[in-house]
Amino acid sequence: MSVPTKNQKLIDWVSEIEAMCTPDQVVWCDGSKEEYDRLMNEMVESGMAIRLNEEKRPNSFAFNSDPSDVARVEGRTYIASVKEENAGPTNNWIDPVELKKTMTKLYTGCMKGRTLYVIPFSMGPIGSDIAKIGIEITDSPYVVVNMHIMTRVSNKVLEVLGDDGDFIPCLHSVGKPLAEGEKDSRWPCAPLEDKYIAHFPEENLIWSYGSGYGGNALLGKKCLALRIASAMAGREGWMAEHMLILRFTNPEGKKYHIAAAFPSACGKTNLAMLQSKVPGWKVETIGDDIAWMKPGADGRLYAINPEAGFFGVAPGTSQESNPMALASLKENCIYTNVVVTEDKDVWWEDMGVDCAGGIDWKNNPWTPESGEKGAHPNSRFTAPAAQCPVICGDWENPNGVPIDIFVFGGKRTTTMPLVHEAFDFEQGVYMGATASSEPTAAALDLGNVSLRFDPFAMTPFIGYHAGDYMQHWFDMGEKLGDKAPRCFYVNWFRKTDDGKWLWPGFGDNSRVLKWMCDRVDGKIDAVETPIGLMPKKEDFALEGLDISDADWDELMKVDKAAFKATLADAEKYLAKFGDKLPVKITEQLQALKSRLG
Ligand code: O2Y
Ligand code: MN
Repeated sequence: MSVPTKNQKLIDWVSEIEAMCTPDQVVWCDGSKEEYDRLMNEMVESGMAIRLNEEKRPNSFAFNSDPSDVARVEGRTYIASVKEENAGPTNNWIDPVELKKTMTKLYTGCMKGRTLYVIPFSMGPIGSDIAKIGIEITDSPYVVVNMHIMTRVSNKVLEVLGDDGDFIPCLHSVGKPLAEGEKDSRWPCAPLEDKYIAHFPEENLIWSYGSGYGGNALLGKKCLALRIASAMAGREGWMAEHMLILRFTNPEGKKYHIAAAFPSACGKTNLAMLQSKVPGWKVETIGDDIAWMKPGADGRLYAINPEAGFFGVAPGTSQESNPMALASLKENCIYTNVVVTEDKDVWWEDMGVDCAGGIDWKNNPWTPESGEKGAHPNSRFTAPAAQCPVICGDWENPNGVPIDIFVFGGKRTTTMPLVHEAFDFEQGVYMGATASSEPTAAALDLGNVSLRFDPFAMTPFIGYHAGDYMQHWFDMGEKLGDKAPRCFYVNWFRKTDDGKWLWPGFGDNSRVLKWMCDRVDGKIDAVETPIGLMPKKEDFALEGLDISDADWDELMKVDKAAFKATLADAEKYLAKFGDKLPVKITEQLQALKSRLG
């Protein structure tokens, strides 16, 4: 096959990896439909993929992973910075020289019996000055087809790269060489102790070995667009965040752009595609997981979604929770670890429809009576973002959209009110830095009763020291000045003492977004409390919702004693950043303490 580039750095890198991994052949991917169809046909033929019912799920396929390879492996994810102190307390650190030695041994001969695919991809619209070019080398055809959907794979990327352009090298292998005549397994991968998801932030380099699943293998997503990009953004003065981006438009046509950071299982994809309950207001989706943001010529912060698809959690996605996500799945999708029904449709728990049975994610016959889940709780759909019925016309605008509002949040059944606004950007940074959720039942069993802090929902994705990352947020605030987005903190998950939800969530969250927009416009004032600015009930769009005054008061209550306990947990958590903890975080913490009295 001829090499479709004259970029010497790229040609040399591919030759070097070919010599190390010794694949049977090298294929340069072009992102075409022909390539996608050919690889899918080959995987159906080999038994790795199941072609779904053409009438119900046109051009869609299902895969089942190895039961040991079902999610990101944080324990095997490394930041290999030259100095340990630059990885910080939220990352696993290994010396890069040692790690390269270990991984080179694993990579040597690892693609024997396989094809090495070279995937040129763009994170962000090709040619946008916020976009970045990556090249993934992989021996997994499953990765190639997923990258087709999740990123922009195309020969145009090589054109933009030119003869001397720069790219982020992303090396991936499933870590399962084939001996002469050996039959491949349905989902090849390596045992946990040989899995490595490695990042070399000073070199903008990613090496992943041993897993074929999601964030471990589709290297454009968490590895490039968050871990490597956050380190680049910190050095270069922009932001790479674990945030959805949406446009909220009022009845007069005024557009507000909102970027929101929530930890997993807090409904990020649902909010990104929300169906507004506020008459005349509508939501359009720009991204559901990652935002890259850069100050524009006018001094405002402009955001792009670097991805081209959704890699969403299937269980719980239903007509009720997220009709727009379901509609995005109408064709051209990939499903991983769901139930494949007898008529070759897909099903998962809490899909809101009945299922007579089929083949479960472990490839066994399954019925609802089996007593086990049919779909893995982390089963996924891969869907082209362009298929979302509420995708925003500007989702591929190379200049991005100007962000008006940042929203942070976590999952608290007590204490944290439905919404409060920061007094200023610096307090907003403190809110993001101390975003927290209640521990899961499993953690409670371990006797760990304190809160789980997840700064900016970025804990597993900050590619450098989290203290420096927090400082970067303050620096961006200073650079943006009075053009910085307004900051809010939300908690959709408050419960009554007898365990009932106080807030309906889902589409009704649009009411909270409207209050934020009215605040940004200066249309309404707010109640000043020790924790921030809070809504008056009469200013909130509650039409059609039966919220009693007592429930409203409970939703908005600021329980000073409970907040002081949260503050003590926060202080303990922040202590682990040592002298890298920004002074401004300490100042905010002290100010909050004194306001709480
Ligand atoms: O388990 C995986 O590999 C996927 S993780 C993921 C996928 C899409 C969006 N967000 C996430 C996440 O872990 O934040
Ligand atoms: Mn995510």
